[in-house]
Amino acid sequence: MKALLLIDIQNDFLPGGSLAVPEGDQIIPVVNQLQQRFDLVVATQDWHPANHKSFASNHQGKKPFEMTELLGLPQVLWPNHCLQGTPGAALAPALATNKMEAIFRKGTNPEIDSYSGFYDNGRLKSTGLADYLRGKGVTQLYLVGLAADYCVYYSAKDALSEGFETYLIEDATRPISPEGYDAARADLLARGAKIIRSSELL
Ligand code: VGL
Ligand code: ZN
Repeated sequence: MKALLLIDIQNDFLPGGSLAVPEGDQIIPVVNQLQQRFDLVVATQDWHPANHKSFASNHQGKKPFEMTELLGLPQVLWPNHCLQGTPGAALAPALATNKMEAIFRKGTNPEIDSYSGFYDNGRLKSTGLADYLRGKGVTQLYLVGLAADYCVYYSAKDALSEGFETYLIEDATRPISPEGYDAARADLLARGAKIIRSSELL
């Protein structure tokens, strides 16, 4: 059984959003076509409280994209984004939702960031996504969404460590930084992920 996992396709990650991923909007038509080829589609949603410590605005004297530490882990400080209940946190309006069975929210603990759809960055807490997928009989997981070098990358690493046969659909994702994505891509290949194009499925 295969499933398609849509990572953080939210307004704040699209051009015009507060943490815009270049060309992030261009994945949406591809993702919508892909959804039609899957019996199970699941999404994640970055969902931060206003006091989230990944926001530079919550650290005196720090600016977005500077580094700090959270619970002993290196942490990029981000512009405010995906604030719970705001339009920026909403799924992109152009994204089809009719095939989506469930949405897993993450990033709600203000003390730690949560790039992966499976666990926070410190692996303190599971979102329940892996057990949900296993309960549906999923063995092959296809990932798309934003951003390729952060939440998609971390989700793919956890998908591999949870034992899923893991595919990244490369033309249905975009990175914040091209260099960051080059490193993420190489690491995912080394860990056994398969990197494919949507044309192999459509
Ligand atoms: C993301 C940075 C901060 C992502 C989320 O969805 O890739 N990146 N929060
Ligand atoms: Zn975030």
